[in-house]
Amino acid sequence: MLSERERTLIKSIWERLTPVAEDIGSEALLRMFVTYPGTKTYFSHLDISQRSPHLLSHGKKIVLAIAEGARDISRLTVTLGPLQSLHAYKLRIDPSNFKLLSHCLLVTLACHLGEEFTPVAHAAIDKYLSAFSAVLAEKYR
Ligand code: ZNH
Repeated sequence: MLSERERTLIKSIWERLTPVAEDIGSEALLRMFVTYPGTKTYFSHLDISQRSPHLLSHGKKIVLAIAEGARDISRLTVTLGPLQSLHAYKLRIDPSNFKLLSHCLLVTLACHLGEEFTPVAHAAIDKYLSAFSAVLAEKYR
């Protein structure tokens, strides 16, 4: 799992991304919709075109949830409780989609962090997003 150093790094990265949550989240979502068009089916009730208000606000919510989880990774299961139920029971998102969004988030961060996206940061972000997705998928059976 994530080392103490990785946890600190993850926390500071997502803290710094909070002010641009809207940009990061909407870009990651758009990447997901273009790269994996099947994921769009869950959003047929929203306008998910580039820079649309729905895309921006949903993108922001996603990034803020990830940043909140990063504040204390040891409590991820507790923090994500409500989101677990929402995705499993209410939205019924196929959990395989979590990997797709995680990958698009990783690519988006690589674009935004520039030189800060070191191999060490890459590995830590990848691990954190996998852990996050695993927790989100816990309530499915
Ligand atoms: Zn999800 C919603 C997060 C993934 C789909 N989400 C949501 C929200 C949040 C989230 C925060 C909001 C809630 C409230 O409002 O309360 N997600 C999230 C995260 C992730 C996710 C963090 C990862 C990482 N999702 C996902 C996926 C999908 C989804 C993959 C598909 C594909 N979500 C969704 C939907 C919704 C949500 C559909 C609803 C929207 C509206 O608005 O309607």
